[in-house]
Amino acid sequence: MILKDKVILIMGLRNKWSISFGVAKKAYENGAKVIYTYNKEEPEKMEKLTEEIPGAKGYKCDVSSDESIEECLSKIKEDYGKIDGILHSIAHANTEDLRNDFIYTSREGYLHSVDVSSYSLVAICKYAIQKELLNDNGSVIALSYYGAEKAVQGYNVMGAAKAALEASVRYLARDLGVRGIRVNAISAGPIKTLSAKGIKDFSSILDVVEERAPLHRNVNIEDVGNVSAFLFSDMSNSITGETIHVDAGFSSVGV
Ligand code: 1JT
Repeated sequence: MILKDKVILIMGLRNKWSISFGVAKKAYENGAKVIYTYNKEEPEKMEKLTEEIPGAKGYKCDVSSDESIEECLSKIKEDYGKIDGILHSIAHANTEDLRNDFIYTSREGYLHSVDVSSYSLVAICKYAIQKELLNDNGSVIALSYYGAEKAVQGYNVMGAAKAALEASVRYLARDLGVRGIRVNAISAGPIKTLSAKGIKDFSSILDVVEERAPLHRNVNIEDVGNVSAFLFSDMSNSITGETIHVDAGFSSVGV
């Protein structure tokens, strides 16, 4: 029970395929009290989804709005006082920006994906600190992907947004480190979530991983959940500013 007595906030829950759902379940199984945010879904749908996570309370949050983040974190402050961990599991890009070549990304499309997928982590940390929401040994986790490090066909503007996210993790780790709060990223291998569904040839990306990754398999939301539980726990209290790859080793090999 490495997360006993900890309150973990999961931001960006959508459905049972979401990486955030795997993280929420593992946090609960390891003894944490889980709370979550969602954006466009109906509250009733989210309550049904979290039936397997007793006590999980949901809050609506649109991370493209400072007011929405501030209001949501204020409510959580009122309800819980202090929390111990935050998962940032939020990203968005316009469909056309994942279909066309990167060079055709519009200014609006680029700023939109960086706003929702990268800046939102900075804003969330800012308001969490301002409201003294995070405990002194707190842990913040963001989710990234290999496309942040290498130009991966089709990942396009999300690659630029995830590179900004990983850099933001390092700078936030400096700022929050003085309080003992850690900030890390998990770079997960590709997982067939609802977000990945609209992506053409996603199955062939999974096939390439199975063929080339040292473990010759893909990863799933439980794999990401287990590493998240470790990063939320005090067992990882010397790890901050880091991007941990949970990718069956894919990123460690060359041709
Ligand atoms: C978004 C989407 C962020 C899909 C994402 C993502 N981070 C990882 N994936 C899966 C993926 C997608 C592509 C890919 C490899 C993995 C979709 C909605 C916007 C946010 O290409 C090699 C395109």
